[in-house]
Amino acid sequence: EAVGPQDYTCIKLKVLEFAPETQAVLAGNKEVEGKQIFMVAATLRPETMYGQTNCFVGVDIKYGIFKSNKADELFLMTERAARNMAFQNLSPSNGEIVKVADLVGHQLIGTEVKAPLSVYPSVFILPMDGVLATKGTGVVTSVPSDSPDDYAAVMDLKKKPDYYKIKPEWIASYEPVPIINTPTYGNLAAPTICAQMKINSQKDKTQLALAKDAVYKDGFYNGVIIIGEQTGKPVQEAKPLIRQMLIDRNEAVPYNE
Ligand code: A2H
Repeated sequence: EAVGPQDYTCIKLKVLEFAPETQAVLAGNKEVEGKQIFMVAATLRPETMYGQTNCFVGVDIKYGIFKSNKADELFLMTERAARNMAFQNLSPSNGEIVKVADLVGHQLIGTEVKAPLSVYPSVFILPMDGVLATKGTGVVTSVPSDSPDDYAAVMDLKKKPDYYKIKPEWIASYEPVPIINTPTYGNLAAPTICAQMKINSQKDKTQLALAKDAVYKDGFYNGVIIIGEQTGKPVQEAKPLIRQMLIDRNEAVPYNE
């Protein structure tokens, strides 16, 4: 758990097609007609966005669709995040929160989105057990190459699609993408450390916490970017540059909490 304020980058994943359950909820809703809707995911690792293979929500978490600071763009996230954003110039006016729809996480499973920078043209919204309603936006974009938590959750989904109520094709062919090379864990740090530590599931929480720390530190201090515009640069140098590029392209917004 973070103790101090966190500088997140909120990645805007544009909805291409909502899952049928969400479409049913939104049918006839005039406020969403003709608007672009974004799933907004808070990350500390903007430099890894090339490797997004899916995006996670919590199935029991309550989400809303909110007006943003742009007339034609709506943000899908928790109300808690909308409240924070309203005081960071990300809502119609300072302190103003306008919710246009209510949703529950399970209704979003199978929604297809465009994830900025990802090598995959589109990815799907999938369930993860550990998504906290009390952190970030309640939407967690998934980078299984560099996040042990994401890798473990993706492995569970691939092994047990029926149990998680997903279609296998929403994740089956989305392999982890090499983004960062490090001396200790090579170019697929999360799969490597999960194999070394014999982590088999997102339920292995103690092991995952250790793996997350090890991979995060190694990536940040020793990692080199091996994909995209900043290829060859150390992670510490590339991170702010990739973050700024995403912001300049209107594919991300800075967010603190
Ligand atoms: B990170 P901190 Cl590649 N519930 O993004 C659970 N986890 C959440 C969350 C929520 N509501 N909101 C954000 N997160 C995740 C990328 C990533 C992240 C990589 C590697 C490590 C990593 C892709 N997922 O985080 O408690 C998000 O996952 C390890 C620290 O505020 C976010 O960054 O420190 C991170 O946790 C924020 O965690």
